[in-house]
Amino acid sequence: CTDEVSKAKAASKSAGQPTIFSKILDKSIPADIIYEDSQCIAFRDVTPQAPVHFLVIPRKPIPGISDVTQEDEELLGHLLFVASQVAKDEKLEKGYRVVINNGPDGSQSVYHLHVHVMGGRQMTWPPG
Ligand code: DGP
Repeated sequence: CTDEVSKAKAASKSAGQPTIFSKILDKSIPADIIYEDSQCIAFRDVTPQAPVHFLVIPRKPIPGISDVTQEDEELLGHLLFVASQVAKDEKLEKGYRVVINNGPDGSQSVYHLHVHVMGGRQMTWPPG
């Protein structure tokens, strides 16, 4: 919706600053964490867009997918692997959607790279 888009545009101005996800990572604010390892964590999205909606984020504070370098190649693969494993744990056997929003046009609102995994309902295409 338009509100989400304007929020995302405003957020892009804070790119490069610590985000709310740094606080989830250092546990200074609570989150429903469903998986963690040395490189990443997965937790439930606070505004779920589907019956199951979780985020996989690297511990490394990369602002977005457009900011990765070659040294992040393995980490990117790991984030998708973890997304698939947690989706299994969440019993999304009928399928799910994996999304990475990037920058203002992508309606990114938190500038700490995150992989959305949404499932538990029929998704439609094209997305808004
Ligand atoms: P994006 O638009 O791709 O930047 O999505 C950011 C997502 O992060 C959005 O779906 C809502 C979620 N989110 C924002 N703040 C918090 C928070 O404090 N806790 C949790 N669990 N999720 C959050």
